[in-house]
Amino acid sequence: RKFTNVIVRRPGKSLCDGITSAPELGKPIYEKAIEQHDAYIEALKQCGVEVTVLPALEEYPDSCFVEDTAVITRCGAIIDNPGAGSRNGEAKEMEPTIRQFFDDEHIAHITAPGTLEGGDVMMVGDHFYVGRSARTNEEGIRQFIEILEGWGLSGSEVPLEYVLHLKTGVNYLEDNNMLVAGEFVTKPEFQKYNLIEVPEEEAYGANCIWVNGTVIVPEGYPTVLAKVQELGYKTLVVDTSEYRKIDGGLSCLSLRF
Ligand code: CIR
Repeated sequence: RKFTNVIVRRPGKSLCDGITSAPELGKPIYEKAIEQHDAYIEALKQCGVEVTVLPALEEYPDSCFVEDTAVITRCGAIIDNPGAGSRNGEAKEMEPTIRQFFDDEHIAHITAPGTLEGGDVMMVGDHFYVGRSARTNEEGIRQFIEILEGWGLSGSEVPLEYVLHLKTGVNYLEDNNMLVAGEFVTKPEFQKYNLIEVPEEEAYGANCIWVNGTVIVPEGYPTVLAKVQELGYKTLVVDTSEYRKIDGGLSCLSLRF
């Protein structure tokens, strides 16, 4: 597999009003978030992808987390219907950019009452695991799997108990390797993979991304970094501390295809 394109969106000053489950971490600092975003884009470019950088959308505090607005497969793009009320309009804002890469018959939509956020979708080859979460509902998953099957792909539901999104706690690194934290360590559907267990105190570090043979790892998670390097991957480290304050991980900040 090779990714050629990545879409990101600059954070706006409204980032400090993003949805968070951890107010005790404080509010993101805009200037720092911008610097971290610059470094994130640089890391992606080093992995050999073309990066499309969209302008900030101040009216949507969480809009830099573009991963939640769409799921892009090798057969077509699915525009999501984000379950978080304040984020729902972000998908419409993303659609024109996706239309630059895909024509009509390769674009599908998740529609109400179905909801789905891309952070709940993990691609493993031509199979897509979908987390059923506070953001992604049963009807959204039903529509999603129906679209996938129409394209010759497949999907299956993974019930979530504790995390915001599926990829908050599990990420596929290709080559059968899967990073797992917390509730995902014991999920039966993942036992066939080579599971790399992330210790509880480094759980946030489970959200790494594989981009063309390189794994981008968040800064500050030494056990995760060592384990990924032991697998033989080239690694790049990027600081995402400002995004973490509002539950954002590395993967949420881009759409990779
Ligand atoms: C939210 O709660 O929607 C944002 N503050 C964080 C979104 C993170 N996205 C992701 O995990 N895919």
